[in-house]
Amino acid sequence: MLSRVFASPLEEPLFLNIVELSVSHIAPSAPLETLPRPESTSRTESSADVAQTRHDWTLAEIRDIYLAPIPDLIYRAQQVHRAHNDPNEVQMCTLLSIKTGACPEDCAYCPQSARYKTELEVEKLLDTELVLHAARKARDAGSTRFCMGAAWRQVKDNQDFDRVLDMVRGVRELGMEACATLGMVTAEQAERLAEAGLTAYNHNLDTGPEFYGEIITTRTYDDRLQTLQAARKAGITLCSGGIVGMGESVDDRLAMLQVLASMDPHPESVPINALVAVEGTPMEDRPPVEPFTMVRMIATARILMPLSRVRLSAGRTEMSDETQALCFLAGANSIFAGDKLLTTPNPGEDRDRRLLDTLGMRPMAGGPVPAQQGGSSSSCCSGSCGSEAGSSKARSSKVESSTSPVHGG
Ligand code: SAM
Ligand code: DTB
Ligand code: SF4
Repeated sequence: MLSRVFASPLEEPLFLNIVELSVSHIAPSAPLETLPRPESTSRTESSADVAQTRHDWTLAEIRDIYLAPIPDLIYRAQQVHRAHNDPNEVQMCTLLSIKTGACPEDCAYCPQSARYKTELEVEKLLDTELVLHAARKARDAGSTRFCMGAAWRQVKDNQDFDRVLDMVRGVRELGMEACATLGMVTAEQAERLAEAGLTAYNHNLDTGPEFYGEIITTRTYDDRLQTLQAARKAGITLCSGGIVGMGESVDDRLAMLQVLASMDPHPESVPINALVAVEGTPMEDRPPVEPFTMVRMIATARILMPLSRVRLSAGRTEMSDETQALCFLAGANSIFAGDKLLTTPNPGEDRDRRLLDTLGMRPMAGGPVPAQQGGSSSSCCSGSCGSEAGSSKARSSKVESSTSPVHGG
């Protein structure tokens, strides 16, 4: 990998990670966003008011939340967080790239696109045994969710898909939540994943509808929403979020959160990734994400989606312990564990154990996924049947299929 050239010595990270791919970093010295601040409101609203689950947030309301003074923002996020979640717990998830690289899509951030020259080693679909070995290792190290990622545009009805279904069954047999991110899926494919026991489907919106076309041209925002709808209809919980630091405006970020929060029910998991600027991708020169941008995004996601697991996802390797602690205070309650994300580095077990110990926080125990109730939803039982993804099967869902935010602001 090539080392980066820093504009000033102050931008230089404390430690550069020598890894197989060049990555971005979070520089504490990057300038703060200077946008007009709304009036402080937190002191006048009760916990009950702020902790309500809503699906009709306007962009103006979301902007006021995001731009609030940090003490007000974190206070409000804590009120919401504590009303629904144990603030000292973090869900540990492990990622594995089960099929790497050579993807036909043109996602500008992604080292796995065949269109960009990155130092990535292409790998065909891994053997089921190997995947389940990795899952067992992850479980023994404290992860309760295992997420399998494939660099596919879409799932194809072939033997590879049958093997992924076996992997899902195997992960569930280990007592873990199984998550998959395989690109677009049809309703029938989502049904098959649900039957295999898939807990969650990850499909990110990545950014707001207006900026989306600058990042990806090979599939539309609507395609993404349709995949989410197919997964939801099949009774699979949703994991959907996006990336910060791709050159989007604050409103683009917030429009993405607005679309997510307009879904009824909300996605059960909302990953917030800081761009990992990989050399060879069109995003290689993007400046690092400012730490308080991550804090604001996480706090805003927490406030808009009180029951969801808000996942502090890509970008932690370059974050200080203090920034991560602020993200937890802002309501993040899930992270990816282990020393690798899909293809880029992640802090690793030792550093995370030390961090959680220092903060007096603990990994979340495994157990049923708290599937959220939709507006007109009903579950098969009150949880006594033991079914997790299955229990949401009877729910109707309202994932809007539209390229504009559902509620304007
Ligand atoms: N091919 C599938 C898809 O696009 O849905 C699954 C894999 S894809 C790598 C999963 C998600 O990882 C993307 O939607 C994006 O949000 C995130 N991601 C990929 N590359 C990233 C990067 N360089 N920095 C931050 N997040 C990234
Ligand atoms: C998500 O939102 N982030 C994860 C997971 N979902 C699949 C992926 C991050 C990938 C970062 C770049 C890489 O390692 O290739
Ligand atoms: Fe392919 Fe997914 Fe990467 Fe896009 S994000 S290039 S679809 S692997």
